[in-house]
Amino acid sequence: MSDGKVDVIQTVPMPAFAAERLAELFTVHHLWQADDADRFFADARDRVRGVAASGPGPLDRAFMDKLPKLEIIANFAVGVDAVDLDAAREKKVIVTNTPDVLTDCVADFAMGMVIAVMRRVAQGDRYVRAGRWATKGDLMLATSLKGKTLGIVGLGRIGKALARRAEAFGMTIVYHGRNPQAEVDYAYQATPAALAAACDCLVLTCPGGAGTHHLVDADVLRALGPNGFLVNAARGSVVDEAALIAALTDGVIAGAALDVFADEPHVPAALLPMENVVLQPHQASATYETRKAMGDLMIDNLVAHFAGDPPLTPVI
Ligand code: 8YV
Repeated sequence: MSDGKVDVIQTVPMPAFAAERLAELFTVHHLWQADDADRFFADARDRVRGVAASGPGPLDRAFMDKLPKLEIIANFAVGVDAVDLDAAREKKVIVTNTPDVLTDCVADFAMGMVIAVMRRVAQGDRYVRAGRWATKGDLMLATSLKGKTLGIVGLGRIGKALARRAEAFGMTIVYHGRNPQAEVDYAYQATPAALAAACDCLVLTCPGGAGTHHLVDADVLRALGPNGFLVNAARGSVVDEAALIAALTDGVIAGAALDVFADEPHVPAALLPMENVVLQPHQASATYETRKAMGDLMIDNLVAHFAGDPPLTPVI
């Protein structure tokens, strides 16, 4: 460490504006480029004090065990479900995320998915491109947003920003989360199934991880019903994908818009031919402006910590 820079691991490729700034400030070890993981960690173990992380790759206890000098994991994401927080707490490893800077973009995109699936936007695009408008006539009618009820699972920052947008479309908001929130006027539903029964479009904006694993299962989908839509802007793990595929195949629900999947970037083949399903490559936060702000916040957390200051946005 002759240049005096702190050594950090970057787990996956990141946009150039983040990777370049990281490399200016730190000695960066690129985990995804390592041919031999054992050699990579043998070399890193006495040097690496920070991790710049993104994506679903597990930052579990075994990973942390290999880095005894690790002080901080800075995530390029608001969701930290890939990090074993119990292990980090035990090992006194700080974990940071990127809240707030992505809220508006993710809420915009979730609203876009609500519109896309209820108004058949992606389906209409495919219809025109395939020449079917001219040969088969008008596309089948869609569903209005106005007057419908939007059910939000996880009324946090993103859920609230989505609620404000949906209200502007004339929708009524209901929600489910761990607890009712005194400061909001929206009606609370105590279970995901009760929320699904009470709404026309169920949107997931909750954290991933063990606490929400398969929270949307066959019962919840049955409660959503044949005129109901599911929108997932949270994590693939929140939905039982096999149950969702069965529900879409059997007309148990009307349609779905999915930005996240259980095994990204792999999408179940059964979903691909479904006309009532909107599929997106996990891009709710993927604008230049938001990803730039996320990259800066991830790096600012590392800089603050290694300057001896408290991190800006710690999760633990
Ligand atoms: C990103 C996300 O797609 O913030 C999150 O939790 O899932 C997204 O904003 C991802 O972290 C970028 O790799």
